[in-house]
Amino acid sequence: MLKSKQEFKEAFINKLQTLFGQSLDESSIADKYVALSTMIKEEISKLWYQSNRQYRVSKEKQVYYFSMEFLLGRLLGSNLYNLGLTEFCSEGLKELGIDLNELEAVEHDAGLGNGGLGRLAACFLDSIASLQLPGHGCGIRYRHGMFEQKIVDGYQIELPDNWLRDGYVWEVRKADRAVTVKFGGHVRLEDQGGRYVVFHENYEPVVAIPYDVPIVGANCNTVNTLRLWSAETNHFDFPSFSKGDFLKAVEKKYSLEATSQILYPDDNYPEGKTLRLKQQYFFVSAGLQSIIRRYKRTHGATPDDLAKIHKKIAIHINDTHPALAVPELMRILMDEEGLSWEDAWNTTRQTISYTNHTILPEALEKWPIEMVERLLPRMYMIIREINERFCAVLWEKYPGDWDKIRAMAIIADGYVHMAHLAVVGSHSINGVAEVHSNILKKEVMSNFYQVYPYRFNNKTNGVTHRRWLAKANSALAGIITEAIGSSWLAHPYELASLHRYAHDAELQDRIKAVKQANKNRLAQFIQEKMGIVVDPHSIFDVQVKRIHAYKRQTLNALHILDLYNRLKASPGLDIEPRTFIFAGKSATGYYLAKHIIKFINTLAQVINNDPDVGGKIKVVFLENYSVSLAELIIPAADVSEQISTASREASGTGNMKFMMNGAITIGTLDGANIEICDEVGNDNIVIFGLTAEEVLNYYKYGGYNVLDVYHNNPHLRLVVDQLTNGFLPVSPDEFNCIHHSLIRANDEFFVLKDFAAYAEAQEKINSLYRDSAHWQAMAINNIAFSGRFSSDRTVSEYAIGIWRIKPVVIREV
Ligand code: 26W
Repeated sequence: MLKSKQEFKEAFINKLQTLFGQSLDESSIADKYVALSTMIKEEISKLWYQSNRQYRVSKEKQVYYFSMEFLLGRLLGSNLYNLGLTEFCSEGLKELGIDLNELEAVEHDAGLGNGGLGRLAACFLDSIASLQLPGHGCGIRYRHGMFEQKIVDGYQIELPDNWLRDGYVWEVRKADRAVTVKFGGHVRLEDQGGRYVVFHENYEPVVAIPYDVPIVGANCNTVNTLRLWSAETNHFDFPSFSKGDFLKAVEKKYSLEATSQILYPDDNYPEGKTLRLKQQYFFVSAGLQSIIRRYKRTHGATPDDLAKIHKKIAIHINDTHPALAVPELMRILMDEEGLSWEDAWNTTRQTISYTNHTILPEALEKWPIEMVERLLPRMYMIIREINERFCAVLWEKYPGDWDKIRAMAIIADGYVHMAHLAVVGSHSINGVAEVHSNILKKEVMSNFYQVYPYRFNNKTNGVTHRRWLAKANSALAGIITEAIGSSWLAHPYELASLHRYAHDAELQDRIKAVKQANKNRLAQFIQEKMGIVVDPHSIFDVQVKRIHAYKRQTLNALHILDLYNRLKASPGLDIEPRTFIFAGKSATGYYLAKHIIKFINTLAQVINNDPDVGGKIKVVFLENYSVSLAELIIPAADVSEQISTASREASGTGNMKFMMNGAITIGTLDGANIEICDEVGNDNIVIFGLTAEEVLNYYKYGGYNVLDVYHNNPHLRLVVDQLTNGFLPVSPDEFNCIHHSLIRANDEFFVLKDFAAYAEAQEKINSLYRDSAHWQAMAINNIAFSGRFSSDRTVSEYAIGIWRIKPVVIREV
C-alpha cells in the first residue's frame, strides 16, 4: 500500500469507500482521520505480529511496566513519525487537498494520566520500543480520562472527559484473553496432608478484558504492546428483569463495571477511596495473570519453571499504585502454582522493581487495614505474613527498638503502608533525579537504606525527544539536522555538537525565526480561544504544570503583581514586554490550588485591561492543559518557569521539554533542574533561591519566621496585603486561603522567603533577553546539552541496571 505516493493516495480513497461508503469529497474530516489511522494501523499490525512472534521464539527476557497512568496524548502523528511516514503521507494528502495537521487534530487525546508520572510512562514506552527492547505497558482503560477543565469566571470547572466518544482506532479488544479478578468474600485455608490449599469463597468476580494498543518503535520494526484493562461483565439480573424491575436488572452490571470508569484526578494529593484500591488490584491482578499464563506457555508450567520467572520477566511498578503486585505475584505462585512461601518470595522479589516519584509525605499511599481486609482478604493475609517476617528480620537487627520497627513496618497504626511494601518486596528502588534519590536514601527512606543499601539507585528522568522536539518542533529539528546532520535523532547526545554553533549568527537567526513562528502560532491560538491579544514579540514566560502549592505558581503570580505595582508607580519603567502564560489543572478537592487558579485569572483580568500598563505585561491562563496543548505551548516558550520549593519536586520533566526547545530556565536547585544546570553550565540558566539542604534543615530544625521577611520587604508586603485588602476585584475573603498559607501557616513552601531572589532572577532574565545574540547563544546551548534528558538514555539505564533486558532486533516482514 505504501510503496509510492500514487498507491498511497489510491489506498486512502479506497479506505474511505470501504469504511464509510463515501468518496473523498463527501467524507468529513473525522472520517478522513479514521481512514488514514486505520491504514497506518494495518501497517503496524504486520510489524506487531512479527514482534510478538520473535519475542515468543527468542525467549528473551521481557519487561512489563505497570502503571496506573499512561498519558499518551495523540498517536497518529507519533506513529507516522516513528514509522518514517510523516513526509510521505503529508505530501500524498496534500495532493488530495488535505492538511495532515488538521487530520491529526481530530484525534482525542488519550488523557489516561494526571501529569508527570503518567507522561513519563508514555515517554518510556516510546523509548523502550525505539531501543528495540522487549517491553510492554500494563494499565487501565479508563472510560473517562483526566477531566476537561473549563475556566468560568476565573474558576476551574471540571467536565467529564469522553475520549472514547468516537471510538479509538489504535486499540484492539482481546475478549478471548479475558481474566477474572476476585473481590471481597472469605478465604479459607484447608490443610490437605501438610499442604495448605486456599479457598476463596463468596467473592465478587469482575471480568477484565484487555485492550491492546501497539507501541511503535522509531526507525525499526519493533512494535510492543500497551495492554489496558477494562472491567466488563455479562452479569444480567434476569429475575429482576422479568419482574419488570429494569433498574435493578442492570444495577449490578454498572457497579461491577465502575472499576475502570474513571481516572482519579489526584496528583500528589491522595484520596483514600475504596474504588481506587479496587482499580489498583484490578489491573495488577489481571496483568499478572495474563503474564504468568503466557510465561507458562513459553517457558514451562512446573513449579520449578515458575520459580525462575525472574530470569525471563521483569515487573516494574510506577510508584506504589501497583504495589499490590508483590502480594498478588506471591498469591499466584503459591495458591495457583504450588510454590512454597520461600520460593515464591525469592522469585517475587527478584522480579519486581519500584520507582518512587514523590517525597511529599501526604502523597505516600496508605490504606486503612479494614479496607484492604474487606476488599482483598487474600491480599491482606499475604501482606500480614510479609510484614511479620520482615519485622522478625528487623527485630534481629534492632532488638528492642520498637520505635524503629513501627516506623518501618508495612502494617502499622491502622494502615497498610504501600511504599514499605514496595521496598521490601522488590530488588531495586529508584528515585527520578540525583537529588531526589539522595533524599530518599538520607531522609525519607533512610531506615530502609540502612537495611538494604544495595537496592537503592537513581535513574534521572527523561522525555522522548522524538515527540517533544522532532515532532512538536519540526522546523527547529530541521535546522538542527541541517547544521549537524541527522544522527542526533537516534543518538540524542550528539546534539552536543550544536554547541560549536552557539555564536554562529546565521544559525542564531534561523532558530530565532522558528521561535518567532511558534510564538505567532501560539499568539493566534490565544486570540482565537480567549480573545486576548498578546504581543508575539514579547517574552513568552511560561509555567505549565499541575497546580500545586509546592510548585509555587503563587510565587510567579505574586511577582507579576509586584511588577504591575511598579509599572503603575512608574509607567515609564523600562522592561521588556512580557507575556506570562499559565496552564494546569488542580485536583478537584484541592481548595488552595483552585484559588491559585482564580488568583492568576484575577490578575489577568486586572492587568490585561489596565491601559496604564500599556500592554507591557499580559497574563494568560490557558484552559485544559493536556499533552496536545503542551506540544503547542512549549516550542513557543522563551522562559521556562521551574520554581518549586527545593527538595519537593522529585524531578520534573517539563523542564527537559522546554530546554530541548531552546527556552531558558528560571529555576530553583530542585529535581532535575540541578542536572540541567550541570549540563548547560551556570551561564545558560538562571538559578535562584534556597537549596534543598537549606529547606530540609528548616523543616527539621525550624528557624524560619515568615513575618521577618514580610516586614522587611515593602514590595513583598504590599502584594501579600493586596490579596485580602480589597485591591483585587473579588470579595475580600476570596484569597484568604492563599494569605493564610503564606502568613498564618508560616509559608510552608518558602514562597516569601524566595521572593526577593526570584524578583532579582527575573530582572536578570530581562537584561539577558535584551542582548539578543547572547540569548540565542544560550538557547542553542540549552538545545545542545539536552541530549542527556532523552528518555532513551533513561530507559537504557533501566534496561541495563535494573531490568537486565537486551534488544531483540525484529526482522522485516
Ligand atoms: C495517591 C495520589 C498520588 C497520585 C499521583 C500521589 C502521587 C502521584 C504521583 C506519584 C505524582 C507524580 O506524578 N509525581 C511526579 O512524577 C514525575 C515523574 O517522575 C516527576 O517528574 C515529578 O517531579 C513528580 O512530581
